[in-house]
Amino acid sequence: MARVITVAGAQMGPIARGETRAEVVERMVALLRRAHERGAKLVVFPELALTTFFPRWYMEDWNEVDAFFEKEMPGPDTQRLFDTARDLGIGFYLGYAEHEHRDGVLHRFNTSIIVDFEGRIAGKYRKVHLPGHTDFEGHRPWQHLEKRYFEVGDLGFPVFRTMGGIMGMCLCNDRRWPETWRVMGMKGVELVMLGYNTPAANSLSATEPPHVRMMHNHITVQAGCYQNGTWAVSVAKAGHEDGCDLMGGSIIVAPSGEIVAQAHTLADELIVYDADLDEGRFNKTTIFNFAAHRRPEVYGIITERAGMIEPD
Ligand code: CDV
Repeated sequence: MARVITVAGAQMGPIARGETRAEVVERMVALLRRAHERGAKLVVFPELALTTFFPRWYMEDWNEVDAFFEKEMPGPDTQRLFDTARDLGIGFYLGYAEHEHRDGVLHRFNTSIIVDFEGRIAGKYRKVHLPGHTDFEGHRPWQHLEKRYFEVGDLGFPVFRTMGGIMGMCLCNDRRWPETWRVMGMKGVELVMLGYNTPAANSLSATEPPHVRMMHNHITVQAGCYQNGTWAVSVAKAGHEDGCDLMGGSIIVAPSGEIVAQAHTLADELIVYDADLDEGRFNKTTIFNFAAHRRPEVYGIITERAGMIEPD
């Protein structure tokens, strides 16, 4: 019997630095209501969905930095999002900057959560593959300081049995790494939710065309889905944000690797699809039957070290 869940990607247009959390949540609530009207049960929002993409600026004042972080989740502004989703019977994925106080030490993570139909946090993920750099780099037209503002995630790539499926998460740059997908694939993931903030141009290469960057955005998600027999909902924060152009191109991808829905604006936009979670079974039991075909005895190098070493 099919296990269909109607999923939605809630792409968001730019969020200006001056926009308040309450204003952003208002936009998200509108997207939730529209998703409900279109029959969606699960809505995916972008990475760092509550603010502008602040790692594009070098900041030395940590009070200024910390203003972009959530001290609690839900908090005073985000409670409305949780309440609306629960009232509509919708689950959601949300990316945000997280403050965690542990043993008297403040930790900062680039985080996402899955919230279930009852408004409970059913799962949390902290971004593992942080791109960019730690210090100001003058040769870049804009900065990408995720390595300055966030610690590497300490939760691995967990999956969660919730809302009728096995759900996984990652964030933006994670989607480019096959290890992200395979680790969740090894845990039987059926639907991966991910949000991203990806500049339309490459800050280190003036010649990389935007259409090639969009191709990279899509093929990494398509390959991850196909090679692990999973659905994915991959959602952008898009458009001209505080002087930087972010690509759109949010997609829903089937376990076959096909794109079944795609955003065509750079604004707040919903994409919706009826995803049969059983559809991944075929890949998982044939070409990508891991137990039958994987050869872990020759994969050791992947976990032994990070970097490439060329032969002499
Ligand atoms: N937010 C991101 O992780 N952005 C990266 C950019 C910097 C390459 C991405 O992979 O889209």
